Amino acid sequence: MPLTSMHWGTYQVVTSDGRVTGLTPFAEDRDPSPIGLSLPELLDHPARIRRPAVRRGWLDHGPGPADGARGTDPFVEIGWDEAERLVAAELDRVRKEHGNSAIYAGSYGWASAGRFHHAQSQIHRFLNCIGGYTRSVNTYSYAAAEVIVPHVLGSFTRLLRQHTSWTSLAAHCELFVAFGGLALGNGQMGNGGTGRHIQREGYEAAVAAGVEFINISPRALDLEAPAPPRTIRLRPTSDTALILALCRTLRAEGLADEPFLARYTVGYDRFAAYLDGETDGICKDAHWASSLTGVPAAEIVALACQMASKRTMVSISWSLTRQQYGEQPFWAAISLAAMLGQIGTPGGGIGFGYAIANYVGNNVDPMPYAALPQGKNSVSDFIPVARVSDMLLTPGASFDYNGRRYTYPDVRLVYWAGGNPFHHHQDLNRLQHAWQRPDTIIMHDWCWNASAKRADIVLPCTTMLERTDIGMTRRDPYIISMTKAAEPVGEARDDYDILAGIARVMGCEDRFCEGRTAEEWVRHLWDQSRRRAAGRGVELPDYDGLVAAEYHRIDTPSEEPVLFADFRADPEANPLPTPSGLIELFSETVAAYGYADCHGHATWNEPDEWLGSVTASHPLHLLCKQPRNKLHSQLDPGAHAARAKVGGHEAVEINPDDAASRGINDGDIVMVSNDRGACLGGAVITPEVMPGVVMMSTGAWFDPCPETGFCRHGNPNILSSDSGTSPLSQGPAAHSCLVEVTRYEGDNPPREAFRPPAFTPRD
Ligand SMILES: Nc1nc2c(c(=O)[nH]1)N[C@H]1C(S)=C(S)[C@@H](COP(=O)(O)OP(=O)(O)OC[C@H]3O[C@@H](n4cnc5c(=O)[nH]c(N)nc54)[C@H](O)[C@@H]3O)O[C@H]1N2
Ligand SMILES: Nc1nc2c(c(=O)[nH]1)N[C@H]1C(S)=C(S)[C@@H](COP(=O)(O)OP(=O)(O)OC[C@H]3O[C@@H](n4cnc5c(=O)[nH]c(N)nc54)[C@H](O)[C@@H]3O)O[C@H]1N2
Ligand SMILES: [Mo]
Repeated sequence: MPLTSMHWGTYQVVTSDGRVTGLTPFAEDRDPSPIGLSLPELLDHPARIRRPAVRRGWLDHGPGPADGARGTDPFVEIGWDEAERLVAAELDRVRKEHGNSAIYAGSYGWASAGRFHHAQSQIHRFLNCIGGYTRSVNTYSYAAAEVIVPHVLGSFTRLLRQHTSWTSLAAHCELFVAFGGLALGNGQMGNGGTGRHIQREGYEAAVAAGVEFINISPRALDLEAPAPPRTIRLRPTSDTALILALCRTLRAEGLADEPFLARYTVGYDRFAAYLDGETDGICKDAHWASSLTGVPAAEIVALACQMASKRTMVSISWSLTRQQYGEQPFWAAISLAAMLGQIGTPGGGIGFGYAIANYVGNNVDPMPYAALPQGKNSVSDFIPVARVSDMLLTPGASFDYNGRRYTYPDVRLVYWAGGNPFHHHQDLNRLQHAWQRPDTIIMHDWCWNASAKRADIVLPCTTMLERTDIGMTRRDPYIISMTKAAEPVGEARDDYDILAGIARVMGCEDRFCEGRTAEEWVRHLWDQSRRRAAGRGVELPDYDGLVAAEYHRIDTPSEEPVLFADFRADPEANPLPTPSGLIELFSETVAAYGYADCHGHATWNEPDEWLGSVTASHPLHLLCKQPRNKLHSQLDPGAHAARAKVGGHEAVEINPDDAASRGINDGDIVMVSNDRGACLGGAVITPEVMPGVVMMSTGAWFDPCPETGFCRHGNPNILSSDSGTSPLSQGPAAHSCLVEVTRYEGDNPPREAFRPPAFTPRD
């Protein structure tokens, strides 16, 4: 049985008569995810895009702002030849009339696993062959961390691969304090593919070894445990205040590790002056934090003392970066870990995102695998990834980012492959408005999701089961040979072949393809990877050997990784890539930027939307977590995702007190609303979420009702705010906003999300 690699695991593909009939778990995976099992049923689902399609109005009137027609117009199916000509001519027109910076291809999204058929790598290489494009920087996952952590510790993404392993935690850690919990359901994912799930086993081994876990979250059981751990509930978005008070308590109790601070950090004196209230007259003690967080002062003091007396891992979830001022909880947590003095010790220190993806805490020898060469982008314009609506709405306006001012380019053409902005972007009503502005929107996808329905030219791509590839990423020890299991449905083509066809019309096929077919590229990337591994003394099978063996596993390094162990051992020989080479508790660089809400050290700023505000616009705090039964919007029409829905809507978890005061019963359809928009959801009443807080998962395919505008299905991004995290990082703050929830008394409107758009004949 051939194997396939997906972000949520590796599976064996069951076929019959040339069709995929099912998937079974990979024999090496002891904790396989059920998510992938929905893919076969969706290959030929009505929502599958079968042929190239063009929006009626665009075909009839040509490019131009759509004035509401994107998302409402029907589509016309056309042949590949015509599609290639239309796309080539429009790209050519835009680059000649407006320059290549008028093409936006940030194209953010998770796409699919598979080294060669990675949609973003393909589209970026192709556009570089025709002169480049406006790009995006940072992620929706942790943009605020990607910008602040390099000022404090060095590259954030590099650190994620070097984390202290679960094995080291089980052997040495005594206390694991998890800000934002430890959502093991999220550990199903490993971007780029994953061979064997290790998060649950790592966690359970740590529990068995006697590590005490504390869950700090507005939701109990966020930290899924054999024995439920202690939870400290706090008001959402107040973590920075709690962490600062822990720091101040360490200081007041004489528990700060002064020798560590002196040797390994800079700026403790400045940070301490802020903690003590010397700079703003407010002492950041436990009483101060108690009123902001709702955590009793005595509990804060006790926690600080407990942390100082044990080998402690301070763990912080990425969700805390996806809120306003999302830099601060991370900077504060690093400062706390530095004051505890355990950074670089086995089982102690700081960790970002244990259990969030399968790789954090895994012990993997990172192989320098080859990737599709990207060429050179001749356009220097970029946007912070979550500023896409701002860019479309205000071309020529300036924006702040990481200490500098930049200008939004005047984008006329948006090209997207491998992402679903009408799932992932915040304030979808605002995005719908902005999305009408460009002349043309081109999209590759395999399913008619909300973004495809809002494009002008839609090109159908294959899924990973319909093409040959290799699943390999330096974050995972498994290399998976992904053999094509079935012919593509309809006229779907690989992203590569789609772009090669357009390149042919534009006269740059040689540059884009270098004379290789897709399979020849796969073989070429493997040969290169094999040579690079050999250079490090690691022998890999040749391509035919890999295909025959179906997978290969890289040996586990004999030493358990401990994050910052080298730095701790010798900070002069192994300095951090910060200006001082040390942990910057005070950053002269950040201070010099002069931002009102991002000072030279971790700082508490009161958020605009939170329950601590006396002028709160709405009474409940909505947290939009990752969906357990799918990856973002992927496979949402499938049976496994359906199991988590309530009456066909996304579940809304609500505390019994809040439900009772609103007359809401379990299973009721509810309306979740604020000034930006509204969506339906299905009530799940549970004491696990604290009073005043409601939780929804992301990923329900956006389905606005044409008459009322509310989302009939339950995509919470119709509610989230489109403000950046801060002028420093300009990241998405979509995780968190204020709402009201009411019982929905109207008829349950039929959901259109999984239906394809309307089609009209060609002429
Ligand atoms: N409110 C709120 N919003 C959030 C978040 C939150 O916490 N709260 N989290 C954010 C985060 S962390 C992230 S990472 C984003 C994720 O947002 P996205 O990455 O945009 O979400 P996906 O659903 O994974 O989108 C991937 C798309 O690629 C398509 N695709 C799959 N394979 C291929 C392929 O081979 N070729 C092509 N062309 N397309 C393919 C899929 O069908 C799907 O439409 O969402 C963000 N949105
Ligand atoms: N199954 C599945 N797994 C996934 C994904 C998926 O779509 N599905 N997406 C993947 C991606 S792209 C990413 S970026 C990661 C994201 O991983 P995370 O960012 O860690 O995940 P979330 O589920 O968004 O949030 C985790 C928890 O944070 C807590 N939380 C929210 N706000 C606050 C707060 O203000 N304070 C405190 N203390 N806690 C808070 C909530 O209780 C929530 O359950 O997950 C990855 N894993
Ligand atoms: Mo993410």
